[in-house]
Amino acid sequence: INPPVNELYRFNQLGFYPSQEKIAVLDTVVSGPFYIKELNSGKVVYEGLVSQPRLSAFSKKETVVIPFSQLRTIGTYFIEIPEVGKSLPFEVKDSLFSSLSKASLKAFYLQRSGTDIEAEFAGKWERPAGHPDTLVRIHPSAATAVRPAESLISSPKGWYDAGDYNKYIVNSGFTVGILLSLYEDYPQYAQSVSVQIPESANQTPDLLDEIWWNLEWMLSMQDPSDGGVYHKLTTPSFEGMIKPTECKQPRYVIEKSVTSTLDFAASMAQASRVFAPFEKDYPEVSQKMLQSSIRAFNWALQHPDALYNQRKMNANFKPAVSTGGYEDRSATDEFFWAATELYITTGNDKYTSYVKQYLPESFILPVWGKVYGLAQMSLIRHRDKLEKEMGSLSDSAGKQLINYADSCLAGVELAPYAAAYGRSSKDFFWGCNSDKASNQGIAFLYAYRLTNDRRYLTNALHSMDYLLGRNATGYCYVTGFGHKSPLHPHHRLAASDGIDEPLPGFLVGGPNPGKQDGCEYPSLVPDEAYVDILPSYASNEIAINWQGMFTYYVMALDATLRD
Ligand code: 9MR
Repeated sequence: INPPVNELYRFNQLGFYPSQEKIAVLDTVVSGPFYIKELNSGKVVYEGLVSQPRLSAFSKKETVVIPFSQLRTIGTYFIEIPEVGKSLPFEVKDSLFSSLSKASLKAFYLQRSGTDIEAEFAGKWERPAGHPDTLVRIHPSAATAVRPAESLISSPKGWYDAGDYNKYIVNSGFTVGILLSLYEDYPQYAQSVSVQIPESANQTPDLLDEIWWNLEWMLSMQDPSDGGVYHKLTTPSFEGMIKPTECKQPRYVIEKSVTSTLDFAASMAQASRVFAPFEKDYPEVSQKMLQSSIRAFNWALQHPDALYNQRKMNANFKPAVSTGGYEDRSATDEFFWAATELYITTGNDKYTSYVKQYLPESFILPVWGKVYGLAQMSLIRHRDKLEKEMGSLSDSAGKQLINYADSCLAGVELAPYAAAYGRSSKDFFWGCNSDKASNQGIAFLYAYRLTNDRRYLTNALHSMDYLLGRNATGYCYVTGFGHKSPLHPHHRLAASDGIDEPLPGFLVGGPNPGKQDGCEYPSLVPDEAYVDILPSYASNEIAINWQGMFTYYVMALDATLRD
């Protein structure tokens, strides 16, 4: 049997766990029976009835759901509905997410700047180093008496931010924060995962080795004379779709900002406690990161209004800069995150007042520009070591998180793609595959850990099913995985390497009816507004913050559900 591609069937293209819920969705309306057949023999192993039609609130499209959770036997199968035909095959298997988990972390290695990417670790995606960043210019906006305009500093390593080759502290701090949280939430799991990177032979988990690659760069972005942290290291404008070794524009560090300095302070405080047991491979870094964090926090207290505004900066300084802004209108969430992490690491009461001052009233999903959620997750995670007031703040953060998760589940039984994510037109915007789908999935996993209520785990899995194929476009949104996945991401490394397949393991931004890239999209219906073409940076780019969230999400599921 060689089933034809039948795009009407939508399901997680990686397959299903034997003991978890199994749902496919048909992207049209039929009624009556469906059959699950074993691929080789064609034998019916399960039959059931499709659901009543389900209506999407915004696209007005209808779907039916194909539930077959009772099928628990490992194997390869397809779905057949007489009037529709056969689906592509899918697997029921253990360790469903283990290779995707590894690939999602390995993606950070492939994203490293300023180093040879070696065949031993990257196979055909090997490449020579570009962007040494050992001679980076001080932009006039960042000039001081000690570091005058156009003088040089060294600021090597780190990860490229996204499809472009620049390095931005706000986004780096966020990414490091969620990856360190993954380590703190699942330490045993993280210690067991090896992804073959140059540091794999040492005694530190690969996850932390990979994070260190970026932390080391971040440390060089702090001005040693005052503790402030440059907003970004960038070329004046985006490079073309060229290889790192072909890039010729000068690289600058741009003015210090309060948000970059606080994201730095928060992630360094967290890294300081996480790296403390790994002195052997990382001597003295834990203390150094804590000192850097404290100095950064103090700088931010003295410059609370130093919000980065690229337009204003360009009005005052040359050369003009047009790369990613990572601008913000408020730093209260960054203050909250930094104070929380500093309190957890040091126990110093000095930070409690800032935590209280900036306390949010509900759980807020973490994204690069709103980082409350990272602090709320840390408060929940460290409940046992928090005392008095901070302990009760942790308890209320837990309650807020559960309230948030419950609010996402209202009416989920009628979801057209059988997932909490994807039911509202507001679920689709620049980077939504991460900034909504993945971070909401993580919130479900937190609710599950707090309550042990399996509904939350099941819904975390359903939103992952959505990202991996059970959705309105039928894409599995991770490069190199699934039968229909992005082939032309907006990713300079992938576009310039002369290799047909994109670098694997990267989550793309996802459907975005805003289509700020001006590309032609096949549809502007919110959940269909996605186009797999190189220029579509608003729907088809990759980025470290999105990747960090996704890595947390898939690894946490892998940790929870592996045998
Ligand atoms: O992820 C960012 C998204 O939330 C914003 O809406 C968008 C426009 O400002 O920018 C995204 O970040 C981009 C950054 O500015 C530059 N590198 C690529 C990032 C992903 O598209």
